Amino acid sequence: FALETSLRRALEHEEFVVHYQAQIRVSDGRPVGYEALLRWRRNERLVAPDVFVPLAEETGLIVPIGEHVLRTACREAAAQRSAEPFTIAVNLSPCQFRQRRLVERIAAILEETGLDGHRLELEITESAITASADDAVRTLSALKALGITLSIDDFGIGCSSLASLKRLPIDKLKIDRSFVAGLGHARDDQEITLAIISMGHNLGLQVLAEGVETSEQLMFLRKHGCDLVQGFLLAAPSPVAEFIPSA
Ligand code: G
Ligand code: G
Ligand code: MN
Ligand code: NA
Repeated sequence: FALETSLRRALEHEEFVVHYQAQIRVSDGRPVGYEALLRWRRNERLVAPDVFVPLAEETGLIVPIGEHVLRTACREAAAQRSAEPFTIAVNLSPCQFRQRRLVERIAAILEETGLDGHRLELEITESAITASADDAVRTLSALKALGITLSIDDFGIGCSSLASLKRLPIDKLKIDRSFVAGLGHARDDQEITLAIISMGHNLGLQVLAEGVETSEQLMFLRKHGCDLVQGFLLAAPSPVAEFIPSA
């Protein structure tokens, strides 16, 4: 399969690069974290992950690719010299999440890069945790013990039960951007967003809205107490050199 071969070669030739998108605190407009987003630099062009991540998942190649993203993100965040340390959020695919010895591998990467676990955040999707809730609780608890922040990505479009949410030691919900898109005009998206913010806060979780593209969406989120926002309105994903204050 041609794409699979290209993916293997891309890994060997270090064609995978990591871009970063700011996560902004609504109360003061400051960036408090950055999400690491994988890109494939292929013949001078950047290929978006939705083109190749599904195949990388199927073939298991997402495990070494994901580890590359994690190591790069931790290394680049550890090199930061600014006064206010930011967190770095890395996406974990379901396949990585179920990997045996995941916790040991992550601990080793923190050790190797010198990044404090409190500065790392892992984003998992609902589909990663529905398979076996007991295993998920064990894995997540071990990650928390390393100081890592845990968030549920694309929240609201998966099929996690609210009961499993209660049992999992997570810190943050990321409202899926399909709901954010309707803020300001679509009644149902607004009601779902309000419900997620309110439920998240009642469970003691932080709530981040992703895919914020308009000031109307931002105003709605600010008015209703959403903690953090991420999206093209605030900042597009960019290569590391463009955002890390180095002095
Ligand atoms: O960056 P972009 O919007 O093109 O990302 C598209 C999808 O790819 C998103 O669902 C995002 O979560 C996913 N993605 C981006 N980077 C990574 C990564 O490093 N690992 C995994 N598993 N998924 C990623
Ligand atoms: O699923 P995940 O949240 O990890 O996906 C993040 C993806 O969303 C990234 O690929 C990023 O490029 C993309 N993205 C970031 N901001 C926006 C935005 O404001 N609008 C849209 N449509 N996509 C965005
Ligand atoms: Mn994400
Ligand atoms: Na998302």
